[in-house]
Amino acid sequence: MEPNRGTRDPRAWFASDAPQLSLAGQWAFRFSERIGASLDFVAPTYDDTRWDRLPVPSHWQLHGYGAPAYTNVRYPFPVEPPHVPDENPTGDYRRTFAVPDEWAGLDAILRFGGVDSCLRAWLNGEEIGSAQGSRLPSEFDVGALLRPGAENVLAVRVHQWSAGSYLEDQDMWWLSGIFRDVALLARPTASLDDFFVHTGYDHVTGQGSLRIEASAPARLVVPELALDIATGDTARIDRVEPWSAEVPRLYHGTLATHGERVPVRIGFRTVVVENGLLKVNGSPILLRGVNRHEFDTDHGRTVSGELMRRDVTMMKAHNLNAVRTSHYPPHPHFLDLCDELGLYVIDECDLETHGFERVGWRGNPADDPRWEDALVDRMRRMVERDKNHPSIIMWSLGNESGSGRNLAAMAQWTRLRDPSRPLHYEGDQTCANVDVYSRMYADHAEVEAIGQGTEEPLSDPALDARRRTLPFILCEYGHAMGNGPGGFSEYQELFERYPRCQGGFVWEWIDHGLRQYTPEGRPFFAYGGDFGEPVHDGNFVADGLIFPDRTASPALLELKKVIEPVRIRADASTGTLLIGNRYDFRTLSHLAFNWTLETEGVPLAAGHLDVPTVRPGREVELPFPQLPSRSGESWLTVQAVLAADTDWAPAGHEVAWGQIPVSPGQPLPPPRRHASPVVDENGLRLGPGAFDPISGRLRALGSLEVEGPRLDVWRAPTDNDRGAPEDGGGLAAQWRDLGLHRMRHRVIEVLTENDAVVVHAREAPAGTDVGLRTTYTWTVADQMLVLSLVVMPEGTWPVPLPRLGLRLAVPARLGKIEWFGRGPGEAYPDTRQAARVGRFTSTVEDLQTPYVMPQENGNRTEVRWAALTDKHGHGLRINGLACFDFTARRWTSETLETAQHASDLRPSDRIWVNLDAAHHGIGSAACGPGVLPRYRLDARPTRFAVAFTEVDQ
Ligand code: IPT
Repeated sequence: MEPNRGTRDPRAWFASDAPQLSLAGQWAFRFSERIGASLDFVAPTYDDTRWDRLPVPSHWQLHGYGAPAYTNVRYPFPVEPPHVPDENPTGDYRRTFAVPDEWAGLDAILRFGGVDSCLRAWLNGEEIGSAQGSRLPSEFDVGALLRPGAENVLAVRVHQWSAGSYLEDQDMWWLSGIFRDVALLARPTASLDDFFVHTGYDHVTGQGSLRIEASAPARLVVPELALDIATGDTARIDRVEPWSAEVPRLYHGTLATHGERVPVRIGFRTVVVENGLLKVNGSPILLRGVNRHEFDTDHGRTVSGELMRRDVTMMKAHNLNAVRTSHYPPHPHFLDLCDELGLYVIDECDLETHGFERVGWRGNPADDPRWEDALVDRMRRMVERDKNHPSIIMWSLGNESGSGRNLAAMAQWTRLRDPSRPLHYEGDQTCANVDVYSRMYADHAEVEAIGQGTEEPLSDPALDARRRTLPFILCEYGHAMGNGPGGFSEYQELFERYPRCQGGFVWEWIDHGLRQYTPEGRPFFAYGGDFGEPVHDGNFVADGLIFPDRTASPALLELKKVIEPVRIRADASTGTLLIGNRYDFRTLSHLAFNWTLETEGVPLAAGHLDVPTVRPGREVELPFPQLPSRSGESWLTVQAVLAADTDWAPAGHEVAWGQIPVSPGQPLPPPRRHASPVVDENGLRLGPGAFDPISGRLRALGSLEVEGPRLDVWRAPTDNDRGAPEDGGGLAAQWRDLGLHRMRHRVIEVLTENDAVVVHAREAPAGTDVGLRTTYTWTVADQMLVLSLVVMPEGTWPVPLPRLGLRLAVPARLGKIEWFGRGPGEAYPDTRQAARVGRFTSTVEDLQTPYVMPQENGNRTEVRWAALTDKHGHGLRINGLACFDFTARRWTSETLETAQHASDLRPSDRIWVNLDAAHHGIGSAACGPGVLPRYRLDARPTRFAVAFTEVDQ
């Protein structure tokens, strides 16, 4: 349980002009499956020429040694703390390096940025110490051992498992090795060991305060502020510009001793919890946050600076303003980027003991005094390393570690060391040690109760009374696994309605799918179980807003829209536009407002809006722009875009938008020509439609072969349909149990009437008496073949339907898609905020959303019409008599359901099209609440009509 031996006291991580040497590169590497390999390699004379070579930093499992393994809560080893099995994969590392002559006589520090899970190191044959704490730095004094001008030999032994592993049960891949940089830092005489920048901002006077506490006398110079102060002095600066995530103003200074010069970035800001609210610079803030694990699909938790920047840039571009570093301190460069580009950070300690839950929390290190040093050590190493980042507004003690005295000790140490930041920890609902009330996955009703202050009381009245005075955040919500989550906008409404609810952090940023290749070389993203792990949690590791390749999932686009900092709407009663500012600090002067008028999705006019100053939290009213006359369904789209380039997006980047219907669509004109059914030796025909006379199914439309539409209620269950692992399969299991995935069809009769073909049928699952009575009425109106479907449920339906509509198949060549409706992306009843009304083009391939685990996806909603055509423009057009939901794919829902990875899906010889009257919502039941009642699709009498036309464009 002893966390480390021989390490230096934790301190700030900073840049400097003192010499340093990166030890990244190819190291000699020897892998053993278990403990017991000889320690002979630590001798400088040892010959490692026969060893393999492994890059540092990296994880050895991603270079063919051992294998990645994924578990969420369970420890993949027996729970007998602090012991671990002898099957303990071990990596021995060696490298030689030269140190410049100028280093002679200097102190030097060997710094490991992150080693999973423990290390023991020898320099030039001498043992220098050992350390645990995978995502925390470990530093050793090595000046006396270095041989400037000669060859130096560093030998390191790393074990996959250690006592520290009990503290690192985060929901992620178990990946080992030296995965962050290793560096040698020369420490000239009179250099700085550590310093702490204390800043404040007084929002009443506009004054900033600055004081530097340092390990050695030093001066701080900030030219922009004409400031030159000694350590220990407090400077007060009038009219500074404060730092916030919205305007991340940094002042650049230099901290200098006789021995070195250190660049310091100063952000003036004050964070307090006051009157039950979390405030930055005097204003309550609304956290639009996300949980971020460090992840790269090819390199695991070894993440390049470029990818870190991409993450922060993408977060900013999607209107996020906060990140929780779940569940360990990230590489410090990520925090530099948060300072620079503007994100509020909850910096979380490298601590999770979740697996003890499965043994009734017996032996939980959070409450066993023998582990106190190890836990406090982790907190110290995080706080000391990261204390100078203005972006960090809260410290978090860790995640899912139950409750106990060692958490209290961590909190106590932190309060003394840094009283300037509130503390967070969700795992102990008494909130005894923290300053904010935090929950994960609370449903909307509970959040509302907390917002109203009517939450369930704690059993201890004193603690309960205290908790009622705390601001509330959801440290995790909106589980972004697979398709979904649904319900973002309803959470956002609560955050905006109740001051106590200060927002939350979506779970999570990225799918941790590891890129792999099938034997034929097709790429796919692997999840738990794909590496033969005996104990694993499947695709629960793929629950991010971005895919493993860092492309945005529909959920990220949905979230961007829901949390947009500008609300654009119309007041129908006064005929005005309303522009609301939902920033906490800034006006809208950095934005330009454009409008476009579209009829049937075709642009008709466009212009620019002059928006006066709107203060945060306020709304202004503007007259509508002058619109030209038009006929046909028309929408006015108003966009707020960046007026100038920023560090995270170029000018013109869309921040927010609103759409206002300005003219309704016209109903289809009454048909001029009807047709009567014809029955002859060729079968049954009605206008352009050819039918099978026995089943009544459409076989062709003009020259187009079709497999005619039939009722369909099935969708390939989403992760949210399948529910949480402990839910026994969730709603999807109930659907299958009822047999909705294997409906049986019975044609009752096929009638030819004067101007119609009418098919009466019943569709139902085997083994039950519930069913759906259907009437398909086919008529002709001009060249359109119109299908009107009436569905009448029979019996008592115990579950909602997955979907309700029609499925048909068309020739594979009709792969070009155009539609007028909501788009461009996928949308379901409770995930449709980001979809705007317009005319869109795509291909069947591009309509698919590549969820890591294949499942229902790609639905386009509120479609007025859609056309599927071949490359010559020949094909099928579908007009809805009312709006419909539309999907098209090259495989059936059944094939989609059986696929385990996207690479399993191969095009069939047809395109399968679903035209739905409705879909069941998506919800967040994979972890969290299910579908809200208003998005349930109950079996009820339904009427639905579409018209088919063969087109040649
Ligand atoms: C919660 C964890 O904090 C998080 O790490 C992740 O595992 C998430 O669940 C699900 O993906 S804990 C859960 C028991 C609510």
